[in-house]
Amino acid sequence: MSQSAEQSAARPTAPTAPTAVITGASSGIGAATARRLAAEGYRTVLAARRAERVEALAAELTGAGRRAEAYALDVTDRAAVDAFAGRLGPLAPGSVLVNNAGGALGLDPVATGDPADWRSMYEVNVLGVLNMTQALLPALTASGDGTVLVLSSTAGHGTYEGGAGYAAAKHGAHVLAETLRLEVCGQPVRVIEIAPGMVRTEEFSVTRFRGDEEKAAKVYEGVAEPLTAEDVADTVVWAVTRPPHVNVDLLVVRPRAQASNTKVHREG
Ligand code: 8X3
Repeated sequence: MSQSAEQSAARPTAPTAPTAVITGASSGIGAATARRLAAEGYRTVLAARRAERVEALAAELTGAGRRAEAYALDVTDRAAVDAFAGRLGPLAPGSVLVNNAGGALGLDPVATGDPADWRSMYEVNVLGVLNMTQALLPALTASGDGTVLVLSSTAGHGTYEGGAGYAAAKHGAHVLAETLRLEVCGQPVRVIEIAPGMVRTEEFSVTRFRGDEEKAAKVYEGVAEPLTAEDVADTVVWAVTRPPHVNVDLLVVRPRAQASNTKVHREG
């Protein structure tokens, strides 16, 4: 075998199907997005801290010509993120990074909020997005048609009492997306931000209130139809399946019963 043939045999070739890398894919919006993108024909790469959950989802999404892979990954661990990106290989045009991992901790006023909570929220909601984006941007750009999608929040565009730590972090994610869009202008990469409002998932509010199911449920009390993870996944699929020259800069999505971060219609 000639040297160049050996080299090309060793070099991984880009898969023909576009890849969707989804962080926080173990539950909620991440898992719903993975299911929808798999149905659209993407090779899905599911990343989350809880290996057994993403492995189960990958098994569900593999078959009938579909390919899903699971990775145990903490997006705040830069070395782990770099190792993960190194294993991905080249990406086909149309590939997408869905930065979904994130979350809120506490609903404390500024006067008494725990700086450790603020730090954790900044780590996952901002630095996690930064780590993943820096690690995958070269391959997304090299694909000739890549997308970086940031799932921020309406808390990235306003605030509410008790929400400062989370809102500060989500404002950071919003600024990251907005700045990156300026910086990659002229390159074959889109930067999409989707900012959901009230979404009822199995974990977001329970995590925020550290397992207190009663407090978690109160958030949605009397709200006829909070958004579901599937509603948000639907917006992700719509945004990333627009033609490559169409960049959905920012999509804000709330339930009809929520007119703003602080105005929510509750029945009863
Ligand atoms: C979730 C929206 O209103 O709980 O990102 O901050 S909110």
